[in-house]
Amino acid sequence: MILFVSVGPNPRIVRFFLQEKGLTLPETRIDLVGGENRAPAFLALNPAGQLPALRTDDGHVIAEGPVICDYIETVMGGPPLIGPSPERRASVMMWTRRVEQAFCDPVTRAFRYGPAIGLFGKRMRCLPEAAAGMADLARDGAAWIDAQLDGRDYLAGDTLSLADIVLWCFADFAATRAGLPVDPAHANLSRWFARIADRPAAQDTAALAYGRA
Ligand SMILES: N[C@@H](CCC(=O)N[C@@H](CS)C(=O)NCC(=O)O)C(=O)O
Repeated sequence: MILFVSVGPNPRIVRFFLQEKGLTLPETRIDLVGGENRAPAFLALNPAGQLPALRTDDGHVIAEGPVICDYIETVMGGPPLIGPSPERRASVMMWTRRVEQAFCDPVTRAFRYGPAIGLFGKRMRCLPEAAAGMADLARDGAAWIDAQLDGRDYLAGDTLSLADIVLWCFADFAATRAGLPVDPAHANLSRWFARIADRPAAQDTAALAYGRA
C-alpha cells in the first residue's frame, strides 16, 4: 500500500492515526502548494484532487481521511481507535461526523476564503465575503464541542479515538494557520487540546503538516 500525503490537516489525521497504532506505510509526498494534486497524474488517482489518498496493493484507491483510517483499522489492526464493539464504532463515527461538520468544515472554508485565497481562489470556487462568517461558525462549533466535553477526557468515551484525532488536527491547524486558537474560556476544550498535544504523534506529525519536512 502507498499513502499519498501533503501539507495540511487531512493527511496529518492519517499519519497521526497510524502512529497511535504503531504502524507505518510507505508514503509518496505530493506538492500541494505547487498544484501537483490538481495535475492530470494525481487526478487519475483521486478525481477529487485532494490529499490524503491510499492506493492498495491491488490498485484500489481510497480517499477521505477518516475512511482511510477505517480501512487501515480493518486490514492492519493495531490498538482500536474506531472499534472494537459496534457501539463504540458507532459512537466514534458519530463524533467524527459531528466535529467535521461543526468545526473542521468551517475552519477549512475560513482558511481557504481568507488567508489562503491566493492559493485556493485559482483552483475552486471561493467566497471571500463568507470568510468571517465561516470563522464565526467555527467558533460556534468550538463552543458547542467545549460543552460536550464537560466531564469527559475524550469525545467518544474514556480513550482516544479517531474523532479526537480529527478534531485535534483541525484545532491545531485552526490555531496555526487560520487565526482561530482555542479560546481559553473554553476550559474543557483547552484541557482536551493540551492533553492530546502531549502525545508523541501530535509532535511527530507537525513538521510535514506545516511544510517543514
Ligand atoms: N474531505 C477530504 C478533504 C481533503 C482535503 O481537503 N485535503 C487538502 C489538504 S489538507 C487538500 O488536498 N487541499 C488541496 C486542494 O484542495 O487543492 C478528507 O477528509 O480527506
